[in-house]
Order: sequence, then C-alpha cells, then structure tokens
Amino acid sequence: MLKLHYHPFSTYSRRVTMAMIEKQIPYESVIVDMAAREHRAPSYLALNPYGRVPTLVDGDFVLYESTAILNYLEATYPSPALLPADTRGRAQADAAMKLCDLQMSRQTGTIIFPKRFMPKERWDLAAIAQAKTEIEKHLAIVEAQLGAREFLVGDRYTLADLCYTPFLQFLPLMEISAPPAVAAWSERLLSRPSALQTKPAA
Ligand SMILES: N[C@@H](CCC(=O)N[C@@H](CS)C(=O)NCC(=O)O)C(=O)O
Repeated sequence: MLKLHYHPFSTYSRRVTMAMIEKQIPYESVIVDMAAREHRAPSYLALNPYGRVPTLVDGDFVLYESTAILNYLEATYPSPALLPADTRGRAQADAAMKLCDLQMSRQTGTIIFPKRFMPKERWDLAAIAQAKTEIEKHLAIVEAQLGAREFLVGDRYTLADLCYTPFLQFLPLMEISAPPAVAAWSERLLSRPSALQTKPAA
C-alpha cells in the first residue's frame, strides 16, 4: 500500500491528501512530527534529504515534491481524471501548477508561517508586505484568466485547481480580499469534500 509521510497543517501535504480523496486511493498515512523535528531525523532524511513533507513511498519507490507526487498519482491512478485529456490542456495545467508555486505558494508561506506559528514580535513585516503584494498581483492575473469560467483549465476541476486550494484557504489570514471571480472559484474549491475533509485545524 502507498505510504504518505505528511503533516496535517502542511499546505503541500494537503495537496496530496486531497488527491488521494478525489481519486479514492487507499493509503497509509504517517505523521511527521515537525514540532519534535522528526523531519530532521536521519531516518526521515534518508527518505527525503530536504527534510520536507510530503514524501510518498510506493514499494521501493520514494518520491517527494508535491506536484511530482500529484503527477505520479495521476499517471498511476488515472480515474477519475484530474488532468485534461488533450496535450494543450495538460500543458496549461502544468503551467498553472508551476505558477501557483512561483507566484503564490512560497509567498503564502512567508505570511502564514509566522502568523500561525511565531510570536508577533518575530514577524518580518517587510517580507510579509512584499509577499502580500506579489500574491495580489498574481490573483489579478488569475482573475482575468478565470473570467466567467468555473475552473482554471478547461471546463472541469483539475490538478491546477487542486494545487491552489490549500493556499486559497489562507486568504483571510493573509488579509487579502480576492477579486470576484477568484473569490467565487476559491469558495467552489474550498467546499469540495476533499477540501472540507482535509481542512487544517490551525
Ligand atoms: N516544494 C515542496 C515544498 C514542501 C514544503 O516546503 N513543506 C513544508 C511544510 S508545508 C516543510 O516540510 N517545511 C519544513 C522545512 O522546510 O524545513 C513541495 O511541493 O512538496
């Protein structure tokens, strides 16, 4: 059986647990106790030398990086499909997944990590403001791309939408008010059963 090393508060891990639910893939979950620095323990570093979650283990195959894991799951468990069938649609989904990480995921981390886990006096306010500006610029572009459509690529839910979901969850904590199409899209994504079942407690 697949084994997923993850943490329930981890946005990147949540991408994978959501995909498992969307695809109804049975798996064993192993919580990496990050507060106890288990992600820095030699036994975990032997699996993932970067010491990050998630890490997927499929028999003797070990894979880290959430988007790589999502693509692996898609290829291994193709139904229900979470990528478009056509080459152009897949390329657009690839681009959206990459842009999520370049323009939103890292910046969200810069804001929410201190806000969730650090005392206020240790927050880097300049870095937080810069990250917020970058996310707002990105969401303006996504707003134009969404237009009147329900999902980011094509006419149905794909890995591109899934990748954004854990980060959209934190728009209120980041004090970012999404433009209307992004707000509706975000609500649509966050109300899916896979999102509701994996919503972090903190
Ligand atoms: N690019 C990685 C990012 C994973 C990541 O940064 N995970 C965080 C938790 S949300 C982590 O493990 N941080 C611990 C660290 O960097 O030491 C992915 O997509 O899987």
